[in-house]
Amino acid sequence: MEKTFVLVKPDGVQRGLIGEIISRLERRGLKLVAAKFMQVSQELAETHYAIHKGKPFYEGLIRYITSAPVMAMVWEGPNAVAAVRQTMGATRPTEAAPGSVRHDFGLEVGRNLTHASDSVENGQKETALWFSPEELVTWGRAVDEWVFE
Ligand code: DAT
Ligand code: MG
Repeated sequence: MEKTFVLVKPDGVQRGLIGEIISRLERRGLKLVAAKFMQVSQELAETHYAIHKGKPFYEGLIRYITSAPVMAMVWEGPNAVAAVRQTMGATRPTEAAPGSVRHDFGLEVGRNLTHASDSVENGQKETALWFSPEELVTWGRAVDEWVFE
């Protein structure tokens, strides 16, 4: 089953939206397989956002993601990467679809509340960066057969 890496960023944590965001993913039928509440180190932030190094917003992005704790998670399900990106909405909140997290709770790209992997490959890479293999929980959920075909 496909896995994807998700963060509730510092603004989402500070605004008390961890539960709301988890709730939306749960409600959708996705399955939580790992979670930890943590302060992001400078080193982890730089590795996670290495692809954006050199861009004008990079320094601000690193300051933002290290400014307060985050909720890091791995979610599983069919097409989990696309499903979670859809639930979060487009990068810019003013371009995010109504009903998405970034639309419903955000205004600015630099305070867009969440991160979600943008490909299956990056989902695997980011999961391995943020979690050790023992932190991933393999479990059967009673409703799985009513959510997964
Ligand atoms: P996403 O988080 O939707 O995958 P991304 O990978 O292109 O978006 O960028 C990572 C984060 O960097 C994004 O969530 C917010 C920030 N960011 C991206 N483009 C930005 C911009 N033009 N100005 C300010 N922040 C930006
Ligand atoms: Mg991205």
